[in-house]
Amino acid sequence: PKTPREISFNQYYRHSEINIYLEELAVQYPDLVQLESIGLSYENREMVVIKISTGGNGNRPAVLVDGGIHAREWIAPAMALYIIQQLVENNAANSDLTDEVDWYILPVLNPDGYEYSHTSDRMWRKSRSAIPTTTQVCRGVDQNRNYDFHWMENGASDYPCSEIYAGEEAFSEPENQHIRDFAEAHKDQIKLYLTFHSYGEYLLYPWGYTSALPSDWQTLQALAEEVDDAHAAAGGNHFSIGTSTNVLYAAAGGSDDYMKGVVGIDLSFTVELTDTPYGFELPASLIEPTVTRFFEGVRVFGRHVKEN
Ligand code: ING
Ligand code: ZN
Repeated sequence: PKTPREISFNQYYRHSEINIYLEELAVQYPDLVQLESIGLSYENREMVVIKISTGGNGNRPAVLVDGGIHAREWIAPAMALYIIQQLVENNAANSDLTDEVDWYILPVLNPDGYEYSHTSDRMWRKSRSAIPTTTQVCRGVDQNRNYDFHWMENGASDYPCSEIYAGEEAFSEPENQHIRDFAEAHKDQIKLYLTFHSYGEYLLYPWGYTSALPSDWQTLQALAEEVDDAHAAAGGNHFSIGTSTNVLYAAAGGSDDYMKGVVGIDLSFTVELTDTPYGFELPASLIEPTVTRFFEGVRVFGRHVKEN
């Protein structure tokens, strides 16, 4: 079999390159990797979830990871790719994370927007859908306001030109429908959900729709603190930890709220990675330190799932 292309963490990859890398891993590591196409984006890009599993016939606890729900947050797909690379190509050093836990990773949840941010508008955030029945000039929905849990109740807009436009209805976006269906299909297995964003160094947990705390907030808080300690021990900055509403801002229709509140994945986190002081435009030279440090936090999440 041919060797998978070298992936490096000193450059950002296009969506098609990411998919090719996943396909090559599946060829090279058939006992560890399976791919599942979960559907097409609005502009017909294939959305591929990589399953990393050493066995167990789907009966092991699992972690679901996504990145790239917001187009311009390029470090998020890079983080997802680094987790994939470490768990697959460097499995010998990370076998404790895969011997009892399965991983489902979708590196780019908004492939159309991600590509648009490469080709046309570096600061694009939303999807690229257009409302078919109108002549509305503004395109795209904020996919992190489009989930059907207290949709549009808080911190979201019904104005299509807004950066936080929640969509014509909940789950208007095909990309959101696909990850919803995937999570539902595997909900008995998935114990922890992680969604990567940038920037600002926050470890957020539900709820985003209300300032009220979930009943198990202390579990979420303690786990996030442990993750933060591991990240700091690796040389990273300390993150702000708490619910989205209380430490950042209120926003309903987000993925972490939906995964916890509807799918029933108790441990659900939004990670706002380090981009300081560059904002969204983290130079490629800083990808590697950013992802390697936060991988130490990912280990803590994985170990928690394994031990609980
Ligand atoms: N931040 C998130 C956003 O969607 C967030 C913050 C996360 C709000 C989870 C609510 C729930 O606005 C970025 N950078 O996108
Ligand atoms: Zn974001």
